[in-house]
Amino acid sequence: MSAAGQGPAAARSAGWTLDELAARLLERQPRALGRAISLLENGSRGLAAAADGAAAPGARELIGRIFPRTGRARVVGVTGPPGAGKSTLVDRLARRCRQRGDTVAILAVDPTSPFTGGALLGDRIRMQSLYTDPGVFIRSMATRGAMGGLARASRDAVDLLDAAGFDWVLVETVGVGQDEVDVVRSVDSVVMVTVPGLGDDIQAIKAGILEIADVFVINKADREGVERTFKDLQMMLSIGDHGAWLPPVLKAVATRDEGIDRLLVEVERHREHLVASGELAARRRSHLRLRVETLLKERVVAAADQVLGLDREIERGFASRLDPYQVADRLFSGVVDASREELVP
Ligand SMILES: Nc1nc2c(ncn2[C@@H]2O[C@H](COP(=O)(O)OP(=O)(O)O)[C@@H](O)[C@H]2O)c(=O)[nH]1
Ligand SMILES: [Mg+2]
Repeated sequence: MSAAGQGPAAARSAGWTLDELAARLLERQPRALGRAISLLENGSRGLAAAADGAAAPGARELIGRIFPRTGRARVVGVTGPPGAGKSTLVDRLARRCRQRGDTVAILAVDPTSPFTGGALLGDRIRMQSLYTDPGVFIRSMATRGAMGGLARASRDAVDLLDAAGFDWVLVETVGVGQDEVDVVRSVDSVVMVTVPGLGDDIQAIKAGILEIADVFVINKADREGVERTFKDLQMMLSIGDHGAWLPPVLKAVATRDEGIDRLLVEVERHREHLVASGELAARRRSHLRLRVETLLKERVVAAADQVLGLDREIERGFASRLDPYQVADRLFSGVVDASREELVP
């Protein structure tokens, strides 16, 4: 990774202006894609460091530039517990898409791994033949900077890959933790991967993923207990309220390339359902809302810190035994007053 600086300077470090970077992105040049995603990641970190609540100029300008071109890609999230076979499934799915002549971007979002972590390295080796295919772009993203930074950077990265013209953007996440759930909440279709055995299913319910899954895959169907898990899942689904779409439960053996065709069929069927029912627009509207709310919260907190000092006010509240509402009121009033005087950008 290049030690990118702030904003446009980071883009220029490759000898490219923001305009040049944007132009190369639209040609899906891998180096430009890689650099742009680094810019988005550093944008998040810059934001935390600067605490001014606004995205670092480079990331923000880049998103501003490419955003009008977004909305065409099929954005599919593949989530589930570690070791369920998500990477293997994504790899197989990507190959299917390529066979049809579609281009594919794969984003592996893993908050637990350092950037060149062992698991991701393993994924890379497994996906090697995809790596040499110019119709495929693979990138992993891990924790950087503040809480929530990964979710923002990954959503921005999805926009970028969408704008770059990839037909598919496949996002792999472990699906635990707020960052990851937020990532999963901002894709069009959610594929939940589980394996035979009840433990993982309960884990999924706990993580709140069950309610937002559109397609279930019981991977490792070569293992014992697949029928039991199949019935358990269908039972759980039968008691939920799913509106017009009842999430199908599929079986797959990713390592043997079994069940992948069916998975693609169901993902496409879900897409058709989204379009036909108007749900796609509704989802995208709610994705926008989620992102806007996140940015707003961050800005208010950052502004409160800038105007009054968060630590100072908390300390003051603690010492005077103020209740949390009183502390928040004081901080919020400080922000409102300051914005009237235009002290807050
Ligand atoms: N037996 C069996 N093993 C599988 C299957 N799919 C993946 N695996 C293996 O499970 C392990 C974890 O797979 P991986 O794709 O890295 O899981 P991830 O952590 O969810 O991304 C690897 O050793 C895979 O080869 C399957 O369908 N059956
Ligand atoms: Mg994986």
